[in-house]
Amino acid sequence: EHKFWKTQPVPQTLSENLHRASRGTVPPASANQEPDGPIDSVKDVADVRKEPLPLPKGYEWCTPDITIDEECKEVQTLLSENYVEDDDASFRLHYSKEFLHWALAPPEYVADWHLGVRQTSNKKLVAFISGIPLSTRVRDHTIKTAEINFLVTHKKLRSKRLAPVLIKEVTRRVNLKGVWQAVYTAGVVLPTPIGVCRYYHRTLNPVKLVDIGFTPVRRGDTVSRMVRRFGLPASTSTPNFREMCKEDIPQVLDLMKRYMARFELEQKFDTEEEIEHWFISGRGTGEYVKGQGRKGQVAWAYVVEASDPETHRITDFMSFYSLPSLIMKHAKHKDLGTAYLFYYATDAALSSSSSQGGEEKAKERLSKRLNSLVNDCLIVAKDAGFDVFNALTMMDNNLFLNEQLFGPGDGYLVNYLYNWRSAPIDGAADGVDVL
Ligand code: YNC
Ligand code: MG
Repeated sequence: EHKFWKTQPVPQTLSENLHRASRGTVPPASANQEPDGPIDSVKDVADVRKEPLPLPKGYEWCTPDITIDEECKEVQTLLSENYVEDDDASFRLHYSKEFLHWALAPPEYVADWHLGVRQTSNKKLVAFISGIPLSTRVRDHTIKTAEINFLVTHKKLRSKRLAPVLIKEVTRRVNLKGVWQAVYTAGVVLPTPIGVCRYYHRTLNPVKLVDIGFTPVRRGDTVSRMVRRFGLPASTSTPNFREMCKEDIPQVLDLMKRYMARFELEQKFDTEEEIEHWFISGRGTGEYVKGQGRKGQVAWAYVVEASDPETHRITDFMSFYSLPSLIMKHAKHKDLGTAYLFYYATDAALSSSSSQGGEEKAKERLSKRLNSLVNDCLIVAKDAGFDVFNALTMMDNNLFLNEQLFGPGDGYLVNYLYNWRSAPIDGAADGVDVL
């Protein structure tokens, strides 16, 4: 079993630890005695193989340049025809070129961590995998990592052990830059998860979701009742909630650092350039159009600016991105407009709890704040034409998922670290028991 993964520097035993962690009991002494750290012996860039790994005859490596429209389009087409589908092949993730450009070319990205495989005969792109650099904090260790994503092989090339070759080649290229750890997520369980989240969905457009079979009408319910239940006000309600602008970048970075420090695992934002990239550069161009957002918009970012005019203090930050799915089995609808909750931060989580009447009170305050902010995001997303809003069981999301009428979906997102041994992550499997 796991012919490939058993050769890799990942924990090999299944998630006993995680189970225990999620039930709040202390793992036995035998479970994970070694301190957090690399699994592989520490290496030197000079020891890394210089030549690309061999490919089967008839295939060759390429390095698609995501900043060149035509090459980005080739990757986009490969993904839109072959990438992740739900279990019964009704929906397939449908990334736009703008999204790929945004996701793959952040500050300091490494062009040759985007690698593809072409068929030598006709140069057709048939496989792809990507890495981007970022730093990851696991408790008190901050490590340089690559985030690996967009692993795909053409449907005609499945089960030929091409995926391990792509993974080994991207590993080699990441190692050549002196990076020895990676983070990645998948819908499948592999050796060995550090956590798992469940997808929750908040209906924005019940008529369409029912029509395409995304959402069932439960017994005793009707579409018109659903329309009423999922209805939203026309405008946002949190005072001073507005779209983020460039001037907010330093404060958003600061707020994010403080908020994210509360969690055991974090993908860290270190610079203003990163904040600008992830929350401003993806907003598209031109005027906002109702039902659409801006041309090419992939990311939406909002802040709350405290009303004291002196400081312009930013107290809250919310963001989400657009990742539609292709609807494969419907005559009329082709595109499912899907918003995904992205990063957020609020100082409601940061004020000292003891001074204000204990932990319960603090939690109540945070919950109230997040419900208000998320509700405003739903309103913005609805206005921009999205059909459904997704969020995961992570961070502080359990404080608002039920109240904001998110319902559990069929999908899970399993999280992994490459070449990093770690004690169980607190809260990493809250409310999920699939492993
Ligand atoms: C997967 N998603 O277990 P064993 S997520 C990792 N991630 O190995 P073959 C996967 N490994 O079990 P196929 C994987 N899916 O024998 C399968 N595997 O040890 C493992 N789907 O290879 C699998 N995209 O080529 C097995 O399988 C081996 O033809 C079998 O190809 C797989 O992007 C795939 O879901 C996923 O396009 C390419 O099914 C194909 O089935 C496909 O015979 C649709 O492979 C799209 C899809 C995956 C999305 C993602 C994250 C990928 C992370 C990869 C791991 C990175 C490690 C860190 C590297 C950097 C290190 C540094 C420093
Ligand atoms: Mg294959």
